[in-house]
Amino acid sequence: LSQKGLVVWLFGLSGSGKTTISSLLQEKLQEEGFFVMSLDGDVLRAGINSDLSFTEIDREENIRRAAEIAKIMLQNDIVTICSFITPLKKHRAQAANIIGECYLEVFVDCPISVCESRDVKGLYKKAQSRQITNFTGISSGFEAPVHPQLTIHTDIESPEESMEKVYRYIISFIKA
Ligand code: GGZ
Repeated sequence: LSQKGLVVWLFGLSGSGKTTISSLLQEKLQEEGFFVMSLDGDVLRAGINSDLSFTEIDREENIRRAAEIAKIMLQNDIVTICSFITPLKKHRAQAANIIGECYLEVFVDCPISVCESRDVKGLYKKAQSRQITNFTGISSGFEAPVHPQLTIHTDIESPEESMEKVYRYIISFIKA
């Protein structure tokens, strides 16, 4: 299988399902013979980016580092799935600029009310009671894209359906 590198950038609110879709997609791509690497906001922030907070400027730096890592992976012909909130247009533009033409962007769309009701980690509750500051969607902004390349709707699609949509999009990109 001859394959070139590719960066799939999943963005959306905390609790929108980025990590879930990323795991399913990684599994699927690996079954199909791709070399896949996954970069997740949570994981990077626990290690390489542990010096960064959630201010706008630190999010920018978080995304810059992630995009630079993804770019190196790209140069090594690896498919990299990035899962970061990437809240602002300028954050997405930054990632796109660093990575270049092999950058695919996927909006993981889910109403904040659904993310809040899932509240897997109890972060929304803490954000509401101001125990966490700068929380995306509560006390920090999220700019929904106007013309997203691809949108998945995790509130109405099953994780498998959403993953399949992204997978088909990747394949159509590779074949084009
Ligand atoms: C947003 C926060 C915050 C604040 C902690 N705002 O759902 P999670 O828990 O597992 O994923 C979120 C993760 C977001 O990190 P990113 O690197 O993806 O963000 S960004 O792209 O904006 O740099 C959430 C957790 O960190 N978390 N505090 N204040 N999310």
